[in-house]
Amino acid sequence: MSLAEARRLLAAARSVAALTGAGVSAESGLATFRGSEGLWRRHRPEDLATPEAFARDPRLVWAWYEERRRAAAAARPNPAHEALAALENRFPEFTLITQNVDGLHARAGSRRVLEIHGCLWRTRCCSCGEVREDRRVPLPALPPRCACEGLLRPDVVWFGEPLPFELLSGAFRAVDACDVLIVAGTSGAVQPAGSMGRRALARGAAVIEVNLERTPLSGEATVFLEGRAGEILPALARGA
Ligand code: BJW
Ligand code: ZN
Repeated sequence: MSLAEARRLLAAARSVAALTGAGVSAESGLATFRGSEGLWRRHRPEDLATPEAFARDPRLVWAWYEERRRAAAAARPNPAHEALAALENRFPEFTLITQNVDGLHARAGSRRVLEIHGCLWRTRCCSCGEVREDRRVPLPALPPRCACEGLLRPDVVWFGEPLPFELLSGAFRAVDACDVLIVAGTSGAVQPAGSMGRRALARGAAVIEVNLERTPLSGEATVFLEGRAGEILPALARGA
């Protein structure tokens, strides 16, 4: 199926949701998690993005985040982020659900973004629980400490941790109400986001998947558009 078919689906939609993953920021120069560029100093993300890894070696985990904060601060939103920001203005209902923590959707002008895996630019104290915005790059010391002397961690969701309830409920509400769900730049390897495409399909919504390569969702998606999100999403938005 084709771009024309995807455009027709969008043109007929009232309520639209989009789910994005690391592939949407790849053309801004940010590394994805899986695939050939997914390793960081020979560590797999699955071995770094866990509370156990942080408890074992907070400095190592922070070094990974420090490098990603540096890259994200230097990055600019790409045409994929811009197309999703433009789509928000076209529909009476539009919800952007992102697994990305880089903040690029907001920088591209998206106003309603559910960052279900948290945000690189906030820290959370492991002792007193205080959450603060902190955009300093580099941080003065690794691992950073709270005013209460507690250890600070990135305010992100690691494996085995629950997603923020309000954000996840909002995401499922959008998936359960949409006429069309756009799933862009995600491998679908991580739950619960990985099940959102099938959940939308199960209740009869159309799913437009945009990815450089096929994923487990591609065979079931209403339309699978193979290619770069930074090229396909603007083409989709132009026709919507
Ligand atoms: C392009 C492109 C271009 C490239 N254009 N495309 C079975 C069922 C249900 C759950 C589980 C299960 N087994 C295990 C679980 C639990 C676990 C899980 O899913 N594990 C899997 C490994 C199986 N999930 C969890 O633990 C979650 N929590 C949870 O379930 O809680 C339950 C609970 C309840 C109550 C109490 C306690 C617990 C939490 C998951 C958190 C994931 N966190 C991370 C790190 C976030 C912070 C950070 O960024 O550092 O989130 S891991 C990492 O993966 C990150 C990403 O958001 C996430 C998804 O990755 P994404 O975005 O899909 O990236 P990639 O690299 O995988 O894919 C990129 C794609 O882009 C590829 O397809 C490319 O082809 C494509 N691409 N360039 C278009 N230019
Ligand atoms: Zn504290």
